[in-house]
Amino acid sequence: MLQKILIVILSCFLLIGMFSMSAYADEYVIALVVKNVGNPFFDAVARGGQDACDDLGHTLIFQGPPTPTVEGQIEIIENLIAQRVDAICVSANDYDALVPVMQRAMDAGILAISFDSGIHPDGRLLHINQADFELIGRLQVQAIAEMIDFEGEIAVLSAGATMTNQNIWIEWMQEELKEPEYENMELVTIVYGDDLRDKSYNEAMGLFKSYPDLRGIISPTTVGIGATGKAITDAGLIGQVQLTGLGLPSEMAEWIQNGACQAMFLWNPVDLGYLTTYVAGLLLDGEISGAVGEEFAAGRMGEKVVTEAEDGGIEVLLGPPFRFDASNIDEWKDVY
Ligand code: RAM
Repeated sequence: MLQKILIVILSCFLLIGMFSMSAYADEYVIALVVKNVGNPFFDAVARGGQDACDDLGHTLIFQGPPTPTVEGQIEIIENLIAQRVDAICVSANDYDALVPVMQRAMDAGILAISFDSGIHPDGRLLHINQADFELIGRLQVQAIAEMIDFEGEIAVLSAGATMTNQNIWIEWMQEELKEPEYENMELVTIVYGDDLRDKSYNEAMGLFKSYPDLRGIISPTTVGIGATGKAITDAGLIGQVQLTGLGLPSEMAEWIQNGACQAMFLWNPVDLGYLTTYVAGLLLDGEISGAVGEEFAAGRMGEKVVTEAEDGGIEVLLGPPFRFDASNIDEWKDVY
């Protein structure tokens, strides 16, 4: 009798073992490579990536160089190729310079995706776009114009000079500024804080010195806008220099509450990480092929569709951006 019970128990263990082995065989390793680590925006992206991996049963690797350099990203991607991960999803520090290494990844059978800050279609299968580029660019000009009554000098404080997403948004800002309602406004300069807190803060302080009549700053980077909010506050310029751009509610709550920034915009970075990782998982599982027009269910993000991207490649769009101001910042500051 005891022998029979033992055999039954042993067979159960064997069966469980077989099932968990087969589950493991289906498990893919998806790497998110970000512009740099230490940026809370990308920490939020990683949270979403982990959620998607939990939903699909895959494994997430989250990496980025200590500072936002293309060399640092190339080194990381080379190591990921050597480790034979299944997918590499990169938010690029340069549109062109990552193409060769991402092509090497594809040659090694690795799925290549860009998200947030894209790379040239030659180096990717598809791009996950956070929000309509044109809308994001135009919205920020419209917001600063209202804050300064459509009159005076404005400046842009960007991230890195080669970063794809910021450069496209700035191009759309310049387009918007050509409209007649902005004829009394002048974009005096574009400076780069390289998505480093201290450098961005110093660039903002430099703007106050170089342009004493400056009335507004647009900062299309969560690092830059946070640093500029602090700089405006420290320099005693609240009300004199207005601020808008793309900010993380958790980092901007203080500067919205003290009046340094009346309003700013962003999409949900947790959702961006989730969608990117989920799409990678679906492509690896063979659930989608990535053909233009293909519609699919993206887990908790609902229905999504593969479309043509502005640069001739293909993309999946997350959705519209949100506006944050004193009326809603408290609701969002603990979310991301
Ligand atoms: C910074 C990064 C990121 C960008 C946001 C708005 O965190 O530059 O790429 O999407 O700002």
